[in-house]
Amino acid sequence: MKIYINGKFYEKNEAKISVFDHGLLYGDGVFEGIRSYNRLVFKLKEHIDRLFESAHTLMLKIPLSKERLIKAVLSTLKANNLKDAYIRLVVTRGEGDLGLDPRKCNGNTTIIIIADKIALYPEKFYKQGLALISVPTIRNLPEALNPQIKSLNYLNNILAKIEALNCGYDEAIMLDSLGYVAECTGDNIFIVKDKHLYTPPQCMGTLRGITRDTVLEIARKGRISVHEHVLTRHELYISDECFLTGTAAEIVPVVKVDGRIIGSGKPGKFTLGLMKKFKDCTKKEGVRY
Ligand code: PXG
Repeated sequence: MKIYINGKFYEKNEAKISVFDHGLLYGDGVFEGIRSYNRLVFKLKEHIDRLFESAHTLMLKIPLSKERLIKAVLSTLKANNLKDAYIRLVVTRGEGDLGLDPRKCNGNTTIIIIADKIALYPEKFYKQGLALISVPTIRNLPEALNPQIKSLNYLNNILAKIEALNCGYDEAIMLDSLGYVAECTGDNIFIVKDKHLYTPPQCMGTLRGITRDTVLEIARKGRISVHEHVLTRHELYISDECFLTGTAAEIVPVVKVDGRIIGSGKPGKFTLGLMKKFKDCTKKEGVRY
């Protein structure tokens, strides 16, 4: 495996960064998880744009232009000769001292690109559906650490994941401070009710997921009524269908929430249709390498 660090490729066991890197010491950095399908990188521009937006708010200067960063992603994929890959793009504040002052990092940002395979959930969940549990840890308040910033600090999500796993569930539903549904630990959430599609609005402490946007686009094109609307747990329980979206997970059906069976208890027709349309998109769209 070839890993890109600051313009050079390293083998996996040689790919190392400093213990003084503020990405490690403070989670001071940003990242993206991107996928390629049959040598086409899906929504690459959208991922790069979101990376730059996250960095902008953190006042983290990415030393490459968007065009050069895209080239770096494509050359990492070529170097690894992977047809289908998961690309982790990480930009940290770089090496500093043991204080959190970002000025001590001298603008020496570290850029890391790893391309590998990924399966977020076992294959059986795509056929049988996933069971979710809502957990006590609420999603970060936008006024504190905005979930729109895809930063290297994922402890909020990891705590929620631990709570779900402790209860014997594979995925958690995270609520916001008012008790409305925000998202899962690494996925956005949707429900279907009476042929309408609903997902929480991005201002409710959810990441504006690129897969979420793709699903909304597919639904709108198919003349399905879509609503970015606050959702309570009750609305999840009484939904006809429920599913999660994310680059790593793609679209995964949900059949149980907090012990309540959703719809027929099997992946719904609507969800299965969207999964197929999403797959078609990933076959056609993307930047070739
Ligand atoms: N919510 C959160 C909190 C996420 O981290 C999504 C939603 C879905 O967004 P996209 O743009 O991917 O549709 C994410 C996505 C990883 C990894 O380990 C990254 C995510 C999710 C799961 C794993 O690279 N981010």
